[in-house]
Amino acid sequence: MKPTMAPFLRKGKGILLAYDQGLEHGPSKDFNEKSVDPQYIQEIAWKGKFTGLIFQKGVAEKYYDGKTPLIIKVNGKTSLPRGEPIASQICSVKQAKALGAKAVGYTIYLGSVYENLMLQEFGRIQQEAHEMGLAAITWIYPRGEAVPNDTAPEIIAYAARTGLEVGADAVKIKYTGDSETFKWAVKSAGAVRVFMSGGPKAPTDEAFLTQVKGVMNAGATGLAVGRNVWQHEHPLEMAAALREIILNGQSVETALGKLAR
Ligand code: FBP
Repeated sequence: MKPTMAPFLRKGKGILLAYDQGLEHGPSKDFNEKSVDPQYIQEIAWKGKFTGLIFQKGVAEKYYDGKTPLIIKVNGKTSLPRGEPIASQICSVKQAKALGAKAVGYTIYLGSVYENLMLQEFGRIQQEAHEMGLAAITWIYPRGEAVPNDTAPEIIAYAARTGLEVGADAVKIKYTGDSETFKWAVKSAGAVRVFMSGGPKAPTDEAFLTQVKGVMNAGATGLAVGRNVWQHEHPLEMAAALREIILNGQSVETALGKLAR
């Protein structure tokens, strides 16, 4: 049977907790005394009823408790090199499966001079994942000299469509900034499930939840979020607010009611 995103969905929607920033950004940029501990994040995933948890393999090997469905990022890079971005494979699909993953994640920097290598590598990984019964999710981030604006609506729609063309089961993309233009991106992705990538911590809860509502109104499946949850003073309240919008279809106002103000 063809692998699907079903293990990561509730009522057809999903809220994934991302925690690969230790590699991507480094601990001093994103973490504090609490969030530097993978166990803290894993508890947020479980108590906050996230439908999926994203780890790199090293964190999964040492911490994964099997409670929240797992996605292993199989490529990655640090923020140290300059120049055009490329993230290479650092975990095999076989190892991801052995660690308990139900899906693999892979970042493609669309527009980078190295995009051909990443497209090729994802092609191979997608095939292996499907042969082993795992879903293949791609983070598609347009980036590099050729991309002056990485959230321009036509660029985001291109990223979403690329997810369909390369055989992803789900695509993780940035928000265009408004629901109308994001709708076109969701439409361009066809049968591929679209998750919005959370981004840096928003200035207010209302600003972030308004984005999330816009994404869901555009027909997306949900959200893959890290910093806006585990950098929050009350991550479980933020998780409850997200569930209101994403799983229960409630308003921003109702969701805000879940947060201490
Ligand atoms: P956030 O919600 O914290 O933005 O996490 C989503 C994510 O895609 C992570 O999986 C990844 O580490 C990070 O964003 C990449 O960020 P950048 O845009 O700086 O490459």
